[in-house]
Amino acid sequence: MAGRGSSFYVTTPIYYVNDVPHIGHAYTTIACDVLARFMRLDGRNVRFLTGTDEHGQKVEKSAAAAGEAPRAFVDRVSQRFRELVEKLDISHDDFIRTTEDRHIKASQAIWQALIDGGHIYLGSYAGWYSVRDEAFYAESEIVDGKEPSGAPVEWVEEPSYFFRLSAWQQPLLDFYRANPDFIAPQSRRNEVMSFVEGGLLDLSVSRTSFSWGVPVPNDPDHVMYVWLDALTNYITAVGYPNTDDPLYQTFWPANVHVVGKDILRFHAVYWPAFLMAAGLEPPRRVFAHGWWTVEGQKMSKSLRNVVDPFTLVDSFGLDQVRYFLMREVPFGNDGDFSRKALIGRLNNDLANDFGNLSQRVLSMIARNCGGKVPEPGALTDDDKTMLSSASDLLGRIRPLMETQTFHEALDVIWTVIRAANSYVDRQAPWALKKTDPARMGTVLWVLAETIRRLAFLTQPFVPGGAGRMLDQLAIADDARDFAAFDTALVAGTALPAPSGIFPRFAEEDEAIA
Ligand code: ME8
Repeated sequence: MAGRGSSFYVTTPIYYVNDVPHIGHAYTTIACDVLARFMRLDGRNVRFLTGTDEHGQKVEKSAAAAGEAPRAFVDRVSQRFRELVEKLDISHDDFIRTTEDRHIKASQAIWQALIDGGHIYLGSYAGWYSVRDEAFYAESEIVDGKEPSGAPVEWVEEPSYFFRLSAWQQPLLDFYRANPDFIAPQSRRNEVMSFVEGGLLDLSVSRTSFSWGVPVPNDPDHVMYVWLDALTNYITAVGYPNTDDPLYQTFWPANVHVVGKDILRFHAVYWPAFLMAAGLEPPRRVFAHGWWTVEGQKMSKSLRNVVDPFTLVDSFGLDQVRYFLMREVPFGNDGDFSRKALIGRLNNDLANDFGNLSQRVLSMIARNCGGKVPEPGALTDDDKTMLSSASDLLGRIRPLMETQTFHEALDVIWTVIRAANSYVDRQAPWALKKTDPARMGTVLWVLAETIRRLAFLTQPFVPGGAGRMLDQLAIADDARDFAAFDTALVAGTALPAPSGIFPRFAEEDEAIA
């Protein structure tokens, strides 16, 4: 496992600015943020990239439909995605827009590298294209005039440059076999491998029937296929084409591109092929998460059920939304978003389990120990078991975070939270107040120590609440990374007055627009 100081580069997809952000975009970005925060706390040198994908026919059409020039339209919608990352308190290091000069330069440079290597040739494309997916489809994939996931397709016939993808079938298969963790989860890896085993056609990588894209070098009639442009963002942001750039040297290849399963093929097939052809290293891993439906239905404008992440955060709180999304569904599986499930999780896991634990313990300390960290006496077996289950947690969740198994990391943490609540009930410190105040002090110290460790480890998931818990334990802002995980509370330290961390939600209060 990579140690402290080693680099960690994580990316979200760059989102199309054809429409305003929704909960699906928030989901991927939050997952990456949880990972980035964890790795930073764990001492890694993190780079976290997100941004917007602004070229192509889909965006051009949306601008036209809005009656705006593409440039003004993308500026406006991209801004909404920036507002989303602010709203979600995302800890990204860079926000890339594909209309930036740095990116146009990088896209043209990778094109040139592919031309120079003989990987691109001029031909003409005649076939099906889906503007929604910005993807080409073979005749055999078309069912009732639509592509397999139901998007409409149109017939396109135009001069086009092609990337010799067919030549990369064997190198890709060799690469997948040599790097069994490249595609996750495993079931997705099998899908991609059988797709590639089925044979690859050369890929059209330029368009002539519209102009909203990166101009092809030396052939101004063509713009680059939006996916070749878009995928390149991951290296633009670390300085490509200057591969001597310290960012490139430090952070490429990326540790993980987190994407939805809808765009896995682009990331796990086309992208490594483009990179290998250009003489660059492929990323280390692509994780494809699943798809959210809403109250059992596909999210769509026509069904008027698109969940707005801004409203959701206003109604329930940011930690609450982050926790629900990371806990409700195993990362990689599809999931369903429902108000009932959301409120259930928030009330049971955050308010009852975690919030109550800290509230009960910290108020007992405030009332019965003069508001100071109590002095522990000799430890019983029960105390030792409690303490070690909390101190073992970092070692247990580290491999889960390395593999993006977020729901399980939370599950493991919550097992200890529930064990701590049982320990409180079993030890009944309130009853010890009269009979054995020294023992009460020990029990409360064990609990405060356990809460301290729990708050440390929940920081990536619920940064607000975990931060307030650490405030209430008087842990300095600069002593909250995992290097301090084993630094125990010092008896006698004055603690601020405790206050509730995670509120309960009454069913009547719920209001998702
Ligand atoms: O595909 N459930 O952009 P996009 C889960 N620009 N995740 C969802 C979701 C849902 N219902 N809806 C969207 C593009 N997502 C390209 C990417 S990358 C070089 C270029 C998330 O705006 C999920 O991460 O269509 C999905 O892959 C992404 O948004 C698609 O965003």
